[in-house]
Amino acid sequence: MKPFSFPSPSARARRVLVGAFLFSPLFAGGLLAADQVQNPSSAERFIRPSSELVAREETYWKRTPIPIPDDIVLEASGILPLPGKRLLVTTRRGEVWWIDGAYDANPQPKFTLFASGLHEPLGIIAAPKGGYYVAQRQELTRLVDTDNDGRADIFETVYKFPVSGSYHEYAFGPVLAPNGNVRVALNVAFGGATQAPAPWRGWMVEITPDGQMTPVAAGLRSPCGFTVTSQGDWFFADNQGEWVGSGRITHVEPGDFAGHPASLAWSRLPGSTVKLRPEDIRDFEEPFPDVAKRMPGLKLPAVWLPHAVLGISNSGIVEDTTAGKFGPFAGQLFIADQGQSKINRIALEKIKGVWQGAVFPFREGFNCGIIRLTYGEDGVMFAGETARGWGAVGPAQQGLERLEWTGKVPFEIKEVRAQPDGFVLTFTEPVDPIAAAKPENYNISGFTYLYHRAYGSAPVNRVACPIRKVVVAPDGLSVRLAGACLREGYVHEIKATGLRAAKSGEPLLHATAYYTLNRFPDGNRIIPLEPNEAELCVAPVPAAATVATAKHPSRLPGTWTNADGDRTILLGTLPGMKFDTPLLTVAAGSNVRLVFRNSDDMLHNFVLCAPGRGEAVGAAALALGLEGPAKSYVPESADVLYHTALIQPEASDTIFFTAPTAPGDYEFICSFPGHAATMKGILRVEAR
Ligand SMILES: [Cu+2]
Repeated sequence: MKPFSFPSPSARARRVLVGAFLFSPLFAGGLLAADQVQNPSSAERFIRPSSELVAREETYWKRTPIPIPDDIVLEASGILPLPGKRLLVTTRRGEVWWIDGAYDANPQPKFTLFASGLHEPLGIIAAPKGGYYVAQRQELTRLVDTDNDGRADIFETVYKFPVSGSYHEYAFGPVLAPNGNVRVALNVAFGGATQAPAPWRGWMVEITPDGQMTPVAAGLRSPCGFTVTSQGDWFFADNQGEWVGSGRITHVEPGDFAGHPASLAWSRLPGSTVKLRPEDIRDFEEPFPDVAKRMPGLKLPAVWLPHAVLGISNSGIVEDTTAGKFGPFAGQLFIADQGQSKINRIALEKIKGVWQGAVFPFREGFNCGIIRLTYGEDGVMFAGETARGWGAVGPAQQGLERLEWTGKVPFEIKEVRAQPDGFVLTFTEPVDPIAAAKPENYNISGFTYLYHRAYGSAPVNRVACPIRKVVVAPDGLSVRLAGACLREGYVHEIKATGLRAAKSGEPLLHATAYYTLNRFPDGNRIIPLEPNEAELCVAPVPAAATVATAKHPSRLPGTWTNADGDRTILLGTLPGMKFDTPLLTVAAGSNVRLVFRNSDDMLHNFVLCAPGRGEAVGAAALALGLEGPAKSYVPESADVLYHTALIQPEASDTIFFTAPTAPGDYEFICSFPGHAATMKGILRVEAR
């Protein structure tokens, strides 16, 4: 964590954003007891997955936690399946374990130590020339067991990564390239004057077996997951943070710049293929696609993952190469999420040379935050888990789980394909044609994210896309939707809530997709362009959550004779989603100046609630979904008395309010999704 500092309120402090860092903000301890939730709502799903949905998902993909001996902290960070149903698993604690028996019906696996003493390895692959590559923070290492006793005896340094010592300088990978080299993705540092204090931070680099390094692409922030597909295309996942409006996956080609400018500090070094320079990037405060349109070299993400809706800290990516053994999604990508302990699914397509596609929810309810996904034998998926540092949904702090397809096919949107005037949705089984033909059973809206220095972005320029025509295919396996207001570069939320499977009558297992439309394809329109589309499709200017209001009283009231009020309270944040002072005391009816300062590395706010209503306000904030960021995650509710804006790391906000006249314990919370369970306190109002 950064040293404590107390910056004065600034313009930066007033920005409103939503965010999470690296594999991110967390849901640590964010579980409500079942009896505390009377009516399961969409809000609850962010805290504790809907047991009804998880039970439905479990019918199709069965989850099996792998028991871990009490004396091993697995924090599985890399998983290599090997012949004979063995696994070789790296841990964030620096060990590598053989695991035998992880495929058994009721696993009681045997753990055997292969190597130890490594520095936070976050992946492992077989080396073509023998042994195994692991990426430690400071180097790519080849581990070899020369005497075949099951224990590594050679630790060969293949290539050293420059590091400055920031806790945020993770090295992700390695991933084997089709040419026999390996690639590693280097996380940027956090805080400080530069986030790339050492060369090649924020880059993906390729390393030959004899240790020659070639920088491939720049602009990565926190690339916890990346992969090369069976077609040879590289994609990396990035986490929301400064310059990164929301989670996303980006296609990587040599010379690409994905958006985080810290890495450009090294773009002049020999070997760099990236032409952009630090001075090319300023704090644009414009939609990312607008900047990308005029800046060659700035790569559009292939798919955006809306923050707090489809994860908060995306991580491992794996292509379904099981040829149907894992279900009906062969060739698609699965992407894990650490904070929300779930897996999403991505179906890509390439239009006019540009990758784009849809992301869908897939499976939640895991025991812990997932950072790695790997396929073992027989189409079995393994998930490596850790909650340390950021917390995660679920009861465990670390783990390894197995996921298998049961052979049943769920009714799902299989993929979404762009059209010149809309989308085609395909399904895993025929849809009931009557329900599918009704435009009111669909809802489409578009939005994007800002490209700026600040941490995360609210969805911006959001407009509804009116649906003008629906055509159901004769075989019921697809539906074409045509509408207005679709925009290139924008994310399109597609809801298909009213559909039923023709045969079973089942609703869709997951009825929402988010399609990133980088390019319209050529082809025939089935509706004409709207003559007034320009007027129809202008987003209303949203009310800024930062302006002073009755409940966000950020201006000194004219009636106060003392600018400090009767009492000034300095309230700060602590790592692990906590306020630094859980109990504040004020006199009833007194004037309070509250200075909320955020020295943590994620976004927080302060929301003062009516007595006993903190949890309800937290749940209502979660239910805001895409609307949340623009409202600083403060719901409209009589239970909210006063609040600050959502505050960036190392910034602050000051509010001026008069304490309630009724004595009592008033709860205050941070209402950012998932924080309220631990980030709360009491404002005790005492009688004068
Ligand atoms: Cu918070």
